[in-house]
Amino acid sequence: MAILNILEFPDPRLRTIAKPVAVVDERIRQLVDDMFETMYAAPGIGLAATQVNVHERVIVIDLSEEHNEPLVFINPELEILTEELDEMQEGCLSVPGFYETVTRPERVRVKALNRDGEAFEMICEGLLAVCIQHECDHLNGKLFVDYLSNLKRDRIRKKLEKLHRAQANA
Ligand code: QAP
Ligand code: CO
Repeated sequence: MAILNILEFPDPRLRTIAKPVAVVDERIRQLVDDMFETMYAAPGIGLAATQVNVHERVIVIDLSEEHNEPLVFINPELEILTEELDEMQEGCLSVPGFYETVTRPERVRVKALNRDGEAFEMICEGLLAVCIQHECDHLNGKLFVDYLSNLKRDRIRKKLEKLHRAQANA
């Protein structure tokens, strides 16, 4: 297992559209294991392969405090089930230190493959609905800051650019 480097906004590689996984094999299972280790170490509750610079459609999520409810979504497809919207404070391991309110559909169905390559589906509500939508956005090159005003997004970009410059010079 390995802890992978997490790309940070405004890294242009976060804008890559991920390709479907053709076969769920040992290579993908290794990626999934490394993504869990990386997410748990952060710590975070969700991570998309895009964030670790692997442009394949793989997501890991674990909302539990004990890190014992791992969820794997390979080639996820979302279907919105309601017109009801929910507001939630979101953050992102690729936008460290910033949290903003985002509005999203409150119920979605996700169809995906598990780590054995078997198809499953799940109806998601609450935090899980927010998280799966946030992570599916990553696979399409989209970030939660894209839902904010240009002013707010630019402020976040400038602060992170400044931080990255300081880190590069340290
Ligand atoms: C996405 O986000 C999410 O800024 C997962 O300094 C977030 O795991 C879905 C994190 C909120 C639904 C609601 C963020 C860790 C983790 C930070 C995360 C940070 C350290 C974010
Ligand atoms: Co994120």
